[in-house]
Amino acid sequence: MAKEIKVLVTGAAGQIGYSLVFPIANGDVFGKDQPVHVVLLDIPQMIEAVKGVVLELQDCALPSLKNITATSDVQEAFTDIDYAILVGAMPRRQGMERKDLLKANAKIFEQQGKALDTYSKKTVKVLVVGNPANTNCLIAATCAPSIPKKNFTCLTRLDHNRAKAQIAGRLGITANCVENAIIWGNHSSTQYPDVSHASVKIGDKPKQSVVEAVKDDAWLNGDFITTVQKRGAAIIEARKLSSAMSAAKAICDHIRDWHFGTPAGQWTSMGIYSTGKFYEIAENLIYSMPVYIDDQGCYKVEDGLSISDASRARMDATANELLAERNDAFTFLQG
Ligand code: NAX
Repeated sequence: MAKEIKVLVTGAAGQIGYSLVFPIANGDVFGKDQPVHVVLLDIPQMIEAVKGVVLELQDCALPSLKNITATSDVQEAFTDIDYAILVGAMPRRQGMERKDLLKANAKIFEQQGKALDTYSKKTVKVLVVGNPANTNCLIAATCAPSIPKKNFTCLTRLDHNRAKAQIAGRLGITANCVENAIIWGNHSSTQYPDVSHASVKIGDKPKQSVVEAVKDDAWLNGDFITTVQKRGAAIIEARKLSSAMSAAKAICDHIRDWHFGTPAGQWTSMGIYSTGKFYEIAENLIYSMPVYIDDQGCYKVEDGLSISDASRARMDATANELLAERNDAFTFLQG
């Protein structure tokens, strides 16, 4: 039997954590024959609730679940892990300014970056979900200098999936018929959902571009973009809770692709460390881009896409927001 994979989920008592641990333990991410050791971290006040999640996981009687650890101890949680899925974060409370949220979470991701650096394998792959995800990810990467920057990513797969679903709904097809959407930039309302390079397969027809199939540029450049950008807020408005089921599904998609690779000819969107070499995006930001992933789990940016003036403006706007977030976050950390 394969050696077990040790996967940390932080914020395990939260609503995403509850939807996420089952598919991981069930082999839906790393394969049915791959034993997993699931490590669940939350703050001390939530540890009883995490213990309840453990009881339920045990009761699922899953063949690929080898071991479970529930802890509020950061050292225990981060030791020797292969994957870190950092979901736990301070939620935005009523009356809280965006800057207060950034400040509270900067401290959490500074501590967790240091823990990754000190206790985790140097090959650990890190996915940051807790918001503001891109900037939290940059903080963790900065605080873990012994781990390659390419091992740090943030979640924009939920936005990517939302973009595919919007196109599929418009064309009356299923989302798996839509390929090569892109989310550029920040996981925030400035993100740029771009389907100008995307294609669709409708029934027996040859593959065609989304632009050709939809035949409505006004919608593609207008309501399509704003619907994806504001989807998180629409879910909170309707559910009075933020997205959890779809977030957990997107986390599984992200990690599965990072582990096994993307399907031939298809890229996905991930927030990755910008080296300054791609699409004129500044260095030292976590910026979502189209990436191919090989079967060894190494990603490569699709760097040959033509960028229109309209796309350029949107890509720069979201980069500028990330630069401002970076500035604020590191000012707090130094203060
Ligand atoms: P919940 O408030 O339900 O759960 C968060 C959990 O994190 C709580 O159990 C809390 O005790 C724990 N926590 C807080 N500080 C911690 C720390 N220092 N160490 C470990 N655990 C800690 O939030 P949930 O709905 O699960 O969302 C979690 C995060 O994901 C939020 O920041 C949310 O904004 C973010 N999201 C990010 C998305 C993305 O696409 N990047 C989409 C979904 C989601 O909105």
